[in-house]
Amino acid sequence: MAADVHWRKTHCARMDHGGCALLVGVRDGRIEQVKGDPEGYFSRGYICPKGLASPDRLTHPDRLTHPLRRVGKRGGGRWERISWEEALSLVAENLNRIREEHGARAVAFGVGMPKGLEHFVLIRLANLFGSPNVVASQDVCHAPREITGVHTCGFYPVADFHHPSKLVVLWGSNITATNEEGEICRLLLDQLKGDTRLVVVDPRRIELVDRAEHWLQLRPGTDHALALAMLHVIIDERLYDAAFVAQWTHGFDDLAAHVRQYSPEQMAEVTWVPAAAIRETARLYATTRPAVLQWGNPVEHTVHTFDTTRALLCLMAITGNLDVPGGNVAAHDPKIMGLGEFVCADRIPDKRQEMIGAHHRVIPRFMTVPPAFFRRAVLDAVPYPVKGFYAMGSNAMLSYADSGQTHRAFEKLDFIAIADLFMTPTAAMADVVLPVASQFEINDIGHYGIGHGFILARPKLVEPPPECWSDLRILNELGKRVSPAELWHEDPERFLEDLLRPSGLTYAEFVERGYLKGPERFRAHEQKGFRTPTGKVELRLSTAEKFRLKPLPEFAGLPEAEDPAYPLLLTSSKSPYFLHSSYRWVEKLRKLVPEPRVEIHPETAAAHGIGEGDPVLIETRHGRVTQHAHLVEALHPRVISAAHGWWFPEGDPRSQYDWEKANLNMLTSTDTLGKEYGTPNLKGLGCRVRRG
Ligand SMILES: Nc1nc2c(c(=O)[nH]1)N[C@H]1C(S)=C(S)[C@@H](COP(=O)(O)OP(=O)(O)OC[C@H]3O[C@@H](n4cnc5c(=O)[nH]c(N)nc54)[C@H](O)[C@@H]3O)O[C@H]1N2
Ligand SMILES: Nc1nc2c(c(=O)[nH]1)N[C@H]1C(S)=C(S)[C@@H](COP(=O)(O)OP(=O)(O)OC[C@H]3O[C@@H](n4cnc5c(=O)[nH]c(N)nc54)[C@H](O)[C@@H]3O)O[C@H]1N2
Ligand code: SF4
Ligand SMILES: [Mo]
Repeated sequence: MAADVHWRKTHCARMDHGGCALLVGVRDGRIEQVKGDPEGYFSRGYICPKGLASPDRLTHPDRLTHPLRRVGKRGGGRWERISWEEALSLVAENLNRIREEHGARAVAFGVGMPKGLEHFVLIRLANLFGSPNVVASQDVCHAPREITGVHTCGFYPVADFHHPSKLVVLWGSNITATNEEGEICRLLLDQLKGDTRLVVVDPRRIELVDRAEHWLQLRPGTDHALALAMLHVIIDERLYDAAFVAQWTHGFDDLAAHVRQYSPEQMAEVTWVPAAAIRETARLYATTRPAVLQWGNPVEHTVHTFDTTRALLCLMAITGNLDVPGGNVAAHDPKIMGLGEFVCADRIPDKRQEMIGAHHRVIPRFMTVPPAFFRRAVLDAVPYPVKGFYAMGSNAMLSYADSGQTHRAFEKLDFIAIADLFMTPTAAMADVVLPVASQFEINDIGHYGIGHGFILARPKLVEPPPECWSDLRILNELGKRVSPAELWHEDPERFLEDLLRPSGLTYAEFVERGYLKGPERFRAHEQKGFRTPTGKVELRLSTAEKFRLKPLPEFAGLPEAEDPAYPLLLTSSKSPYFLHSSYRWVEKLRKLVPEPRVEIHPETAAAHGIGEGDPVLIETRHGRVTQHAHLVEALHPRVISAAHGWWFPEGDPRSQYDWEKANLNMLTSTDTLGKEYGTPNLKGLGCRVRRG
């Protein structure tokens, strides 16, 4: 007789930042079905196609199931199976050898999008190994928002969808497709059923434009210009929150004088948003309180990200929308172990001066290495040579700007180890590949350190293949071999218990509860001031001179100068059906989007003899790729939006699965970088197309 299905509770993970509460049907040790849990705190039953398909990422016949060592030349696609003992020894020997020969900083540790608790255990490993260099995609993902926030107002202002807002501004955030950082769109959609008003700032017609009062279809990469023009209007028309500005801001008069130059008329030429629409939106945002600004990835996808995020923070502040319910708030963690203690930050006191970014004078508090600077260290030994790389949860060959440069850096490195579920173009360049156990197969905690003030339980529901290890276990065993063994655990799951100890809960008890949220506290500044040197929101940065930062947000130009040889403008967005470069091998998802698609206006397509579905050769000054045309009316005829993260798991291992063919980052470059975060231009690049 067949066994019964057991319905277990967990939270979705590693298909985006995660957050939806799930009910998972397990029979005979296998997952049969997944559905949304109506009791989910963030999701209230919501689930997306990725969540529904998530068990399938584990059951593909080509999933990595044992450790591998490279045979023959790097990237040649030939491997031999080795034991875990051999694999760990090989990795440890190489990391230790490089440390002896070149110093600990010559080993860099790599992570991609934060996926789970292993992110912080890897940082701990780097710290205990003695290397200040953790390479992450934060330069284009949240560091600009978070750290510019900390410098400006003392915290990272996140959108509060748990309390009603009168107005929501989706600024480069396609939240119904990306649900970023656990801001699951369900809470917002529920609000929009009422009388909450909506503005969308996006060059593409996203789903929620249908619900919006204003859709500002800006020229890609001009968010800083638009935000500055809005500041101009709000200050010029005295629509700001005068009491808040007087009591709680620093440098308002300087900001006011400075933004006079950014009139809507002038900025309309830059942004393509009509001056009247800029004025109306600015008025609406300033006078409809509380208003929440849900800011997305594009605000950190140009070299001007510091100006963009600074200008947006000034908007939130002068309109009185900072740290009020239904506005942009400071999230407070539940009682759990602090990050510094968890990652053993005290073990590496010189990190700030020693890390690669220090040489490039990145902004203080930015503690990971931008991928562009990492590759310079590998290729040109600037500021010093990097020889070894251990990475997990990262497909750097696809996710770093300028994939050609990544390939060259990987060819040059002495030693590379990659932990992944699947053989990716990045794993294909490794010397040792480590097969991981992942979501549903491991005990994990979500959203630790992400800054939204909650953690989620993601318990183990099924057994992994026998030789797939959790990243926690891999890092714990590696840690014992490359750093003081007494700082690692007998059982790696102790990390989960350690983290929870201050809450008084065991991991099992936490799983019963499902999640922990920190206290709801608003307007903390009324008691303690803002946590900045002046105790106020620093519209003008008091630390500008000391840290060599611009005191006021500026419009310093387009991401790239106009070039008649490349008359179109390139942008991109995340697919609702994939996570970056991941899971192209999951059949249910791949069926929905079998090939990379570039969105293009019908007039532009016609002018180039391109029809729906045709292959399109896309060229920038930096490279070329082929994607398939998808004709879209509601896009500016000069803008194309290409797909991100494409490689072909079904392709040839000897060419690293056609990593060059359709990969968006063949079109991007690291020649010009933002100073504060080392951010390259990913939006608003000059390009041209022809039928491929
Ligand atoms: N041009 C351009 N470039 C971009 C972006 C863009 O919009 N445009 N977006 C940027 C952003 S925001 C980000 S965050 C980065 C993302 O860049 P990455 O994090 O590198 O990309 P992902 O595809 O999320 O994940 C990489 C790998 O993690 C593996 N993986 C999944 N689960 C696990 C696990 O449990 N353990 C381990 N060890 N591996 C696992 C997957 O199989 C996959 O191969 O890309 C950035 N790059
Ligand atoms: N399905 C899915 N969900 C994801 C991810 C994924 O890969 N797939 N990745 C996760 C990660 S790591 C992140 S960081 C988040 C990102 O989440 P989002 O910030 O929502 O990500 P994007 O899709 O890159 O960009 C959002 C919107 O910006 C628009 N846009 C393009 N250029 C510009 C511009 O110049 N200015 C403005 N204002 N808008 C522009 C795009 O058309 C798109 O609709 O999503 C997370 N969730
Ligand atoms: S929205 Fe994100 S967290 Fe929710 S089911 Fe989809 S992938 Fe999972
Ligand atoms: Mo991201």
